[in-house]
Amino acid sequence: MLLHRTSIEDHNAALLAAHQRRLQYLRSEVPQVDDVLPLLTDLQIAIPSWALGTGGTRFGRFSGGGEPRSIAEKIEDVGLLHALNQSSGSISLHIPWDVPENHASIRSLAAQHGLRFDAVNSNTFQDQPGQQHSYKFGSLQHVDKAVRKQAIEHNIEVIRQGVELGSKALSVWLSDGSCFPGQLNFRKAFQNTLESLQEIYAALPADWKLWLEYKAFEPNFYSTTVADWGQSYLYVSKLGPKAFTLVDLGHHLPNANIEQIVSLLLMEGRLGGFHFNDSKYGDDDLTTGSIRPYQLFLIFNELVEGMDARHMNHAQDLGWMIDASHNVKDPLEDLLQSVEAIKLAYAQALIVDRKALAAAQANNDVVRAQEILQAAFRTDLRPLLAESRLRAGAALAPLQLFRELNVRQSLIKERGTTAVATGL
Ligand code: AOS
Ligand code: ZN
Ligand code: ZN
Ligand code: ZN
Repeated sequence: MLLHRTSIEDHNAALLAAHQRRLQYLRSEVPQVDDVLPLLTDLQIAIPSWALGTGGTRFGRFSGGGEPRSIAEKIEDVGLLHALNQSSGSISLHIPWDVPENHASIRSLAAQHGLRFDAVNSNTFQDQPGQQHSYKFGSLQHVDKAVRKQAIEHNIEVIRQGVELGSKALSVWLSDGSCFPGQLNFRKAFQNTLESLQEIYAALPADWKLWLEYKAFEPNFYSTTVADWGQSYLYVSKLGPKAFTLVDLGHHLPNANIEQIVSLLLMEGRLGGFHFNDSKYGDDDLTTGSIRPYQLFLIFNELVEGMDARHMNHAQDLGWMIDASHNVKDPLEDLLQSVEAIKLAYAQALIVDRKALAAAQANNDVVRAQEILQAAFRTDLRPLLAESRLRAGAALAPLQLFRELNVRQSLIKERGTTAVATGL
């Protein structure tokens, strides 16, 4: 299904007067609000191919219908999101869940939708049909060199695929670890993993990055070989300047101070990027900003401060990606909500009065510091986001337009209701 320009124009025309009223009020309250607009427009959030279908849990999966059946249809779905919000300008593929066969035609289809290919993801947490060695006891950490070699070769193949598509990063998440005490020699597992990563790193093109994601638990429930940011940091600092830590918001032990982790990784030049989502209990993969929006804002507050301190380009120097799974929501609606939440937190962080905050910190004025942060967090910047969309040619209210146009019903008509297997 293609979204017609006129649909967006008609929708915007109908909402314009109310939008301008709200924006005018915001401008009177927050004078610097217009300075933030170009930065907001520039920030693009990558959509993972595996989040376009219904996820489910190990207890069941309730398919929603109209899900993409091929890479081409996945690109079309992200194209739809991007047409609606002009903020989802790239797609992240997962190999071999996605098998790009004709790279040239996939590239040109993506270009037609104004999309590029974000990081490519490898998969050594599942056995694939016809695979020689099993990953039951790990991949890059495995006690058997032949298994490690197979996993290394897979990662190198993913890099090759990514090069064909124009990706610039390899994203590695390992399920490697152990389920019971005594199962694993931690030191050997670390060293095997490091050696394996070194071989993969050696295959990276000069302008590529390697992102190493950490996760405290699941599917292994006693130890994980890249379990936390310290361990990921240890690996990437041993690998070299093209290796970075990737922070998935759902991968921490309860109540971890993620904003502090982000701040320090950024300070050390080792923050690669994000998998945005939200969680209450574990790796819940819920809609970003649906449970702890204040935490999301605090993370962006550290990001803006830290990136500016290092003179980084906000839009280009880090990987901004969603990693989500949907049990009960329409995946596309959920992704629109997540992108909105991420950009809202970013906008709020951009309007923090940094000078005043620095002064409050220097004076140990704890109350004032809190007031400054919360003043930004509690300012309703939704009209600003809408304005940035309007200027970019997107919809003032993407979710509303998605429903008005019956997008899901059209997709079901086009593709049917058959369930499509997706990942985690
Ligand atoms: C797994 O928990 C990690 O978050 C991965 O980043 C991701 O979910 C996986 O690669 C796709 O299922
Ligand atoms: Zn993730
Ligand atoms: Zn995860
Ligand atoms: Zn997750």
